[in-house]
Amino acid sequence: MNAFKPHSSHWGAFSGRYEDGKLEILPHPGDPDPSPLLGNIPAVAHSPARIRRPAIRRGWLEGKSKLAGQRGIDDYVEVSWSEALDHVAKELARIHGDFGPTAIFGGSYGWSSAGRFHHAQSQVHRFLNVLGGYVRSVNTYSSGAASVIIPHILGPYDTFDRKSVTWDAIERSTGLILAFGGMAIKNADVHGGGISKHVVRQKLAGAKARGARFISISPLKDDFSGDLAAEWLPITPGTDVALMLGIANVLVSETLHDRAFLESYTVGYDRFETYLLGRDDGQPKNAEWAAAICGIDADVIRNLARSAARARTLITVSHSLQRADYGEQPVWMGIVLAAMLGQIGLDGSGYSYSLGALGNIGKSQLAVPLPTLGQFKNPVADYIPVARVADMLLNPGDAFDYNGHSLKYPDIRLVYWAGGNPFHHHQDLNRLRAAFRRPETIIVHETAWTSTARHADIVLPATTTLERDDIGAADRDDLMIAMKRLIEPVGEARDDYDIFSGIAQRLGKFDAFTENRTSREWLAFLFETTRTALAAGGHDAPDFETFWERGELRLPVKSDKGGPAHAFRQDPSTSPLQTPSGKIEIFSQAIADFGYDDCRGHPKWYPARAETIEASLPLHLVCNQPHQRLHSQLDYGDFSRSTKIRDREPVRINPADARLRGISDGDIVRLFNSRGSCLAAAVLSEDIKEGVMQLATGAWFEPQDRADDTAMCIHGNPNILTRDIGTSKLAQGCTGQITTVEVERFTGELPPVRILEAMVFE
Ligand SMILES: Nc1nc2c(c(=O)[nH]1)N[C@H]1C(S)=C(S)[C@@H](COP(=O)(O)OP(=O)(O)OC[C@H]3O[C@@H](n4cnc5c(=O)[nH]c(N)nc54)[C@H](O)[C@@H]3O)O[C@H]1N2
Ligand SMILES: Nc1nc2c(c(=O)[nH]1)N[C@H]1C(S)=C(S)[C@@H](COP(=O)(O)OP(=O)(O)OC[C@H]3O[C@@H](n4cnc5c(=O)[nH]c(N)nc54)[C@H](O)[C@@H]3O)O[C@H]1N2
Ligand SMILES: [Mo]
Repeated sequence: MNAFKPHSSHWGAFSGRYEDGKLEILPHPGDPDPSPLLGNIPAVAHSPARIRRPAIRRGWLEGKSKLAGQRGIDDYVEVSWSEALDHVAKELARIHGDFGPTAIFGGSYGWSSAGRFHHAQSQVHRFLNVLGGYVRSVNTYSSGAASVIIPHILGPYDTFDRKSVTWDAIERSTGLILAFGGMAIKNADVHGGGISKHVVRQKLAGAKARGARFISISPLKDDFSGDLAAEWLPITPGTDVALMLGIANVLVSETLHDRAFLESYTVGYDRFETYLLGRDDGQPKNAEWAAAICGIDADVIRNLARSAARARTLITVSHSLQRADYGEQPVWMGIVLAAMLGQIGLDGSGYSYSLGALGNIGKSQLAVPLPTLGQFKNPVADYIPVARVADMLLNPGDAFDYNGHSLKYPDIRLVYWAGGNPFHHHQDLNRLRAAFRRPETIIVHETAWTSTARHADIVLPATTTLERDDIGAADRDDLMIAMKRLIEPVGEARDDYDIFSGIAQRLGKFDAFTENRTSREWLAFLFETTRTALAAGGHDAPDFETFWERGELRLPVKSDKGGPAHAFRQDPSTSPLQTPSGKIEIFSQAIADFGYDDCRGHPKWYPARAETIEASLPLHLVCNQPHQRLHSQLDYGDFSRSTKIRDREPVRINPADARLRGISDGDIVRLFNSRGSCLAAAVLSEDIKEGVMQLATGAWFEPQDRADDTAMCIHGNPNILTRDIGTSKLAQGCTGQITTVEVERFTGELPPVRILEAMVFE
């Protein structure tokens, strides 16, 4: 009998045993609330969707034209590893020689898998740097707008706003949580790199038992865990800034705002107040004005303001709010509202951006550094904000604005992707297909035949974590896991490290890339960083072999002293913010000086752009994170599949909207707008605001006809419908969270979904 061995994933630590061709998974015994996503893992060992051998797109292999136009249409030819790696090495050398490293895009965005050494992004960046560099991407799809605006307002991203409010403080002290975008428990299932304890439900229940009140502002009722009985204020998507302004206006008109706090800790409030009261444009942003935009009653807005001023209030703003047109504004306005309430820096109150969106935010910081693979320096200066990838491929040489800079899109000839799925994560997939036809060569390492793999020229089969040893650890998680190999590599799959080593060898860079260490030697080498710090701090500091034998290691955390917000509140002169004024910038001169028409010097209400929210299309579509998987990962897993209806992704619709269109529960429906269309299965639910539908991201994109660039996705990927445009000239973040659509019953013959099955080699 095989023993259970420790392992880890972005959605939880676990142990696994492979026996008689079956993988058994047990959640970590120390996890009080393990994630159901663990149910997707066993299929990794046997899914027909796994890539088993290297493959090359026929048109690329035959070299007729560069035949880029056939990308996404052509079939594939399986080849040996040595042939595949020869092609990759030759092509990299050719592009380097002819065009230099600025013609290579290695932005390669994506979550890949847990594990500190075999982390695909670190591997691909290290490899491309060894070759001489690449065009990179900056920021994330998660938080593109917030990560650019917050440094102007509060100082460096993730140093102030997400480190000042802990779950312990919430359990202890918070009176009211005003959660813009909710705080969906399904999102806290996940944390990049791993999560050994899911605590959010338990901590919120503790606060509730003490008498805390939760108000969830969201188009979906279940954006706050149902059993915690949050009060639900259904809001029209994309209108939170209007609601926040309405609340702020009530605070001023009823003198409930904290003028002493604004005076001591902020700059520019007066200029903002001029706008808030409508002294500049004649339009006071009062409760009635807000109600007409956001769909929440003026009386409710007034009561919200009064409750917030009376209670020990915490304002949270979810990632989702800023993944939309002008997404910088709700993040900024949430901070201003919290500043007006004057509770920033008090225990469990003030402001916390994206608390609950990832399971480890709100936990204590680690007191030791984690093992991290060095990536070397990238000598190439060119970069793009990550979600501008299609713009870059389609418009080389064009100028664009970004955070005070005027930049140009580089001319990309080769795209290298490992550990991400742009045909999951990017918007307007028909446009992305066109963009992916532009480069001369696209190389992808994947574990499975995702739609991205099916739009590449050279596809190299990568192992999953189950097939290799690694160190599992993540920020704010106090358990390091010896992730032990549970199964043999599927087919001929190789670790990303081994793939890159093989290419590096062909290019004479083997020593530089590998530093002559085997994978196992790397693990021991990287572990040493943490071990040294543990020893220096007087903590339990086993050597690598002892750690490996034990299977896990408890890491020390820093004590929670209220974080930087508390220190700032104590004394803003000795603990200033790292902003130009040292204070919270309600008005930012730096941003005002950029002169952007879509992000001015203080937060403002901007209605969404007409092409994003089309007036002729009656229904908002919320394209949020799936509860049944992480993004597109393991969509072939049992848990993800169990939620599909007739193999389609479920789309939720309010019964009133369904009735109007003759749609019944379980019907296959077609969603469409000016950009594209997809099939999905209707689920009628009162938990969704009337006028809104919800289709989670992550169903693998499958066009009905590969050769048709306007083809419907028959599986239910919402990114065929979303718009590909930046949040604003400031951040150029992803805006994929909301769009508008019409929906109808699908009465045609239902095409079978094949994307989760084996690749067919013709
Ligand atoms: N419309 C809309 N779109 C969105 C969002 C939204 O809210 N709405 N959310 C956005 C957000 S927040 C994010 S973070 C992105 C997520 O987008 P991604 O991070 O691109 O999504 P994943 O599905 O996690 O893709 C990871 C891929 O890496 C592969 N992989 C896993 N492990 C390994 C490995 O070891 N080696 C290699 N080579 N490959 C591996 C997996 O098979 C998978 O295909 O999506 C964004 N897209
Ligand atoms: N299970 C699971 N958990 C995940 C992920 C996953 O793929 N699966 N992905 C992880 C990642 S990478 C990230 S970045 C985070 C993302 O964290 P978020 O971006 O916050 O997560 P979402 O689920 O996209 O959005 C949260 C909720 O916001 C609501 N919402 C949408 N638009 C609006 C609006 O205009 N106003 C208001 N008030 N509410 C709105 C939606 O109903 C939605 O359910 O989640 C992480 N957690
Ligand atoms: Mo994300």
